[in-house]
Amino acid sequence: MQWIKDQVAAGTPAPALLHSMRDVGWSDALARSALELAGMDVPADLVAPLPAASALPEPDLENEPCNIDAGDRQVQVLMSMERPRIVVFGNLLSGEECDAIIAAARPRMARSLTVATQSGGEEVNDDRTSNGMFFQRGENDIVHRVEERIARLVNWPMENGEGLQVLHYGPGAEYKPHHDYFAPNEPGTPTILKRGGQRVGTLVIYLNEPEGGGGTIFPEVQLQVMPRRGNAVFFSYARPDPSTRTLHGGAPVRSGEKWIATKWLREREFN
Ligand code: PD2
Ligand code: ZN
Repeated sequence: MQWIKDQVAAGTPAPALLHSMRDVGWSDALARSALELAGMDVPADLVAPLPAASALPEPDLENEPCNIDAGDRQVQVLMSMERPRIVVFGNLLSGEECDAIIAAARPRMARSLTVATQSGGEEVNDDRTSNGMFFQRGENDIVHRVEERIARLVNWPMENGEGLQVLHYGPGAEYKPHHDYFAPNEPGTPTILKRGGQRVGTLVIYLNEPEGGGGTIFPEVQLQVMPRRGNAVFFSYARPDPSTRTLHGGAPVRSGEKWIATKWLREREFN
């Protein structure tokens, strides 16, 4: 901020300042706020406006602040943060349900792929050293039951969810910090968005407990959620933009193994 204030005081024009800030990784939205905070008028056409905000999945903490009736199960609210929007849930799945999901997923595990941002297809990525698989939505009884429970929990249509993804991390495996939304300016994004629009929320469910490491980290707010079997961390993002502060990752598993199931929620029906 001091550097920005000095530049503003020295009369550096807004376009040059913005250019330097972009070069070192500032997002347009954050650069605009910082420049305005430093007293500069940032012309409207200089910085692209933020992408439009979407409606969001959200648990009804007004009416159920501590325990949420998710239809067939009472789910505990363990932590709630506003910005970024993060809620940690306890008791979302029983131990038996966690074991059943692992058992159904285990024979189908393969090296995890991430979305190829250039083409919209999928590719192996060194930032994600886990193995994974996707269930089809409603593929079997337990998957269907969990999907209905999630829909009730965060008040979002089951049809807007991607198929449940199961990930397995061995010792040393991690998922480096990333955003779950699709970057608007990548060439592959329009293809991806045809199926259900943007991702607007993520629910990571812990299926077991690693002996050491393996927390879900939110580096911009120095938060780490510990993996406890049956618990889950939910976060939402109204626009595909870093100003949502939803950068997150899976910390390296130090010992033991880690199993999670992730449900990504889209703006619209995902088919
Ligand atoms: O394994 C995790 O904790 C983790 C971290 C970041 C999972 C995901 N992202 C994800 O599935 O998107
Ligand atoms: Zn993620």
